[in-house]
Amino acid sequence: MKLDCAGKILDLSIPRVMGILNITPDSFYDGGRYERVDAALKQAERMVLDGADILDVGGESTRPGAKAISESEELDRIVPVIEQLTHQFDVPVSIDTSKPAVMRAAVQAGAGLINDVCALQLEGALTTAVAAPVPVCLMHMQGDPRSMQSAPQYGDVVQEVKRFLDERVDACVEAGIDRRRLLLDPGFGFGKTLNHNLQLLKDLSRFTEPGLPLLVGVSRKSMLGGIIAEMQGQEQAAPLEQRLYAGIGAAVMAAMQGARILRVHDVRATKEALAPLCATMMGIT
Ligand code: 9MG
Repeated sequence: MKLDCAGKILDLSIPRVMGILNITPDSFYDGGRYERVDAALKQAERMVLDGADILDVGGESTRPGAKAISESEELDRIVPVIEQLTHQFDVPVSIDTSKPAVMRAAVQAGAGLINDVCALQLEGALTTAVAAPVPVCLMHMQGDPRSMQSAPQYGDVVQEVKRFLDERVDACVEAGIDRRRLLLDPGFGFGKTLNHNLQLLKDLSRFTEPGLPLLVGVSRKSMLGGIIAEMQGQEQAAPLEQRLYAGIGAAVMAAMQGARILRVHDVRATKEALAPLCATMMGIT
């Protein structure tokens, strides 16, 4: 299981850590702090030193209720950062976007993977991905980031998310994308209640059935705040700063069910938590 990310190889024989680099003033965790390119590079350097296997650069926040930004603003934010990152670091760089023009510019600037929370459903995204010689992560979302958390509904969430991803894989293959370029992601927190997220986490291994690499992002998400509150009998969801350990627990759970990329803010902690699993998978004695 090796992904060719624009010439940089990501070996997925063990779970890998994707460091989140948000170049957004309104990002839910580190937003506002890394707006300038040099600040972004410093943050990237820290994540690489901490063991990040890939960096995911995003210019537009996808957190619930986040404000949409224009294409030109997104390009302004991400292109200079991706150019520098791809020159300075050996790890692949991924672009977190749903806009075709941003995908094209990012790949031109050196990005080696497209991470699309809209699973290439925006007009022009599929044809852009066909032409871009990089892997693509297809994520499930019910609704859109502006409205997705207002009463999401499913009959059987696992079955419906699986069916959606199967259909998107079929659409991609039909459009001309090699299956081996695709990754899948059930989209934790994207149009899902706490209960939906827990059902997905419990049955995550089912998403490996298509034989494509599974990417999972739970880091710092509100579902963790809800889980902690539920388990500790508290009324209020645990705040961001208290979600680290639950996030690591969920990441390890995901990896043990076959997830091969964990998208996280806390690279070092996640890397170390995954080390026992990775060591056993590598047969280290
Ligand atoms: C951009 N982004 C935010 N959360 C994410 C998740 O869970 N998966 C992927 N692929 N991207 C995400």
